[in-house]
Amino acid sequence: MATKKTTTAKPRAKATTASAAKDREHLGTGGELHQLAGVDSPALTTAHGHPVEDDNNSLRAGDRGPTLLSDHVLREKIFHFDHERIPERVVHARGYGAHGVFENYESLSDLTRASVFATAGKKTETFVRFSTVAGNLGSFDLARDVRGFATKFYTDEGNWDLVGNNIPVFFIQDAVKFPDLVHSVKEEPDRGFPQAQSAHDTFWDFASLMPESTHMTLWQMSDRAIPRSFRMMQGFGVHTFRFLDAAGASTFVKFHWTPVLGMQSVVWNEAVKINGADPDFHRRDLFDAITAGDFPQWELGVQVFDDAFADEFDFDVLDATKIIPEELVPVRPVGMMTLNRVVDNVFAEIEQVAFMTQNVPPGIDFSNDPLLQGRNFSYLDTQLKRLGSTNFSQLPVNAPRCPVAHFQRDGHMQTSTQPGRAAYEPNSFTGADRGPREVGPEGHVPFPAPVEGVTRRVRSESFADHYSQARQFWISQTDVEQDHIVDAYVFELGKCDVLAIRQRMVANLRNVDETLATRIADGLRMRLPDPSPAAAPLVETEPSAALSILANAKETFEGRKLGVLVGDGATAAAVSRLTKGVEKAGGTVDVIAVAVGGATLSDGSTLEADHAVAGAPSVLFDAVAVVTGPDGGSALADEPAARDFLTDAFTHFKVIGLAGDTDALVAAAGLDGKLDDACLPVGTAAEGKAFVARLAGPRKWDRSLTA
Ligand code: HDE
Repeated sequence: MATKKTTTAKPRAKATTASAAKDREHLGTGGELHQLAGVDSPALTTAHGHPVEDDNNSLRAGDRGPTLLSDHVLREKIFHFDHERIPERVVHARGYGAHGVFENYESLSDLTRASVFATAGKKTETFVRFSTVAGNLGSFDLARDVRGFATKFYTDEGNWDLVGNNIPVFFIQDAVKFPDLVHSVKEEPDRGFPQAQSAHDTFWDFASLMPESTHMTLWQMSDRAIPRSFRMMQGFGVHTFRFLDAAGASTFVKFHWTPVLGMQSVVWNEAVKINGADPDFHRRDLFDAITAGDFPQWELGVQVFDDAFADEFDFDVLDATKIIPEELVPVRPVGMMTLNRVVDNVFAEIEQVAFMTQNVPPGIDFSNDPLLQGRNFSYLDTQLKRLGSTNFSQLPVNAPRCPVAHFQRDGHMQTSTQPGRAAYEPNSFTGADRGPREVGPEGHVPFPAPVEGVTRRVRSESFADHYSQARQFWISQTDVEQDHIVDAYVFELGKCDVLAIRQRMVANLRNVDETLATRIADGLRMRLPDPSPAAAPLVETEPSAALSILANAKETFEGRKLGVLVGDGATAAAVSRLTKGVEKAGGTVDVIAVAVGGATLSDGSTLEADHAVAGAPSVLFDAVAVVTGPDGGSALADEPAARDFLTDAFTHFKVIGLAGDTDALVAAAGLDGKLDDACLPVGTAAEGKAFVARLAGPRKWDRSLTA
């Protein structure tokens, strides 16, 4: 069979090509198992540098005799292997990261003396780690979950760790409840499941007993919790922080990251299937984009406000279950972060990166948010536990890029050789000057906030309203998004075995919105319970457009992916036109065929595929096209994975392109007579162009899915 490649260029995705090239760099040419004298690759050595005679056979007495304990090469290798794992993070275990740079737009010296914001155009290196919260290290990327968005800025006055999430509020108000929250969402201790999901009794038991979590559960049940890509989600510092200027004057500040590619999420049924088809969907997406040179960007914005605003605001700015609506305090863009380098080693960088909220440079300080205050002593403990030594700040990914000067000495895994006779301060041996060294106001001076009141365990009354902002979130969503929220609550509560938990949660939600609660109760076929008593009366809020993903959707296909299922007899021109059009629009194209070897085109040539359709369901793509020839259509119709490819794309409201004889496949996919105006022909040049233009638009949200 002819397996010649077409000359009309195989429309490979850029990302695939770039990551494959990176792979090749490391592969070398050797395939020989044994170390051979004279080959180019360096001889293997032990960790102590001794050349190893033979890395494939252990030392044994006699060819078929016992292995000898004196084989220190074997012992060292296995010893290292046995110790290769460190404790995974207790939360945010599964994550992925990359290096980047932050560029500041203009001097913010009127607000803060932080050097990262000092001058226009100032560049600061960054490292970002995105994560899910509840799942273990080996869980899947598309769990319904909050995403961590942690950024380390290597500023020239020390590291600034902005350890945020993709949702601007949190479940709890006080750090003392954090272990309870996390224990409730993690796998249940008597059975070890379910992992990486909140859809079980213990989570909803806790949430329903802690009304302060209601607002966050609305965000969590929204499509925010199933993002299409790390590159397409927002990030938030969540807490109120302080900016301090050179004179020490304070302004409150909240931090926002906005993705340049726009926000986008997948639908739940799609998320479930992505987890099976590609559990690494988000990490692969980030890796592929960066290695292809499509560097993702986020704009950093700040909401700044003073004490007067804080005093007048309907909610407490120290309460992390509340936002400050952008209509009240607009987000001021201050700079752009670009992620431009993947890691060289996942363990060394992504696993060993140690974020700590207490890492703030001069000019940035904390508010009294009780959640933030609690975090500030938690993160140091966790790093010692995970990384095993107080010297974790010396690991390359954690080490400040600015000079460090202190007299902390020794400890496990001390990697720097600290010279000098004195390891104390003041001393007369280091530096030109003797005696204590103080930088004074140039150093990190905490805001001198007055403290008053008596010591007691208390939650401020100003934190009591748990429902008004939840309601604001709900009324700010489009109809489609409201449907998704209802479906998500119905799904999650439906996974709770204990009826009382479902009832209690719906009783709480009646305080948010009657329609929301009624729709959920209907979905669960449950009698509507009485509303639970609310701790504070509802405050009236206005819808905020900023809270909706769809209301802010960006008209673009940039960073998105088209999957083209190619059947035998397709014309090369139809496929390559789509590829060129999509690439011009900033997207990528993957070619899919029944077998990975490819499809035979109308001119007899073979178009090699990126994937066999059984391994590339349409959930992996933002939109799909089927391009086939006169005979290819029925062959595709006979292939179950090809049928699912089309059915799922349709059910997930995706834009679909069709060229050639696709009738048999459409019928086999159960879509006879159902195709709508988002199912477009792509056979001719004009059709291909119109299709590519349509890709920039939204999914076909009003598609009818009834039988
Ligand atoms: Fe965290 N959190 N957290 N957290 N958190 C951790 O630190 C903790 C909270 C967040 O990619 C841990 O290094 C407490 C809010 C992110 O490495 C741990 C409290 C927000 C990451 C920890 C909170 C976050 C973490 C686990 C309540 C959003 C991942 C491993 C007081 C603003 C960082 C680690 C990474 C990680 C404690 C609440 C975000 C155990 C005690 C609120 C993005 O120290």
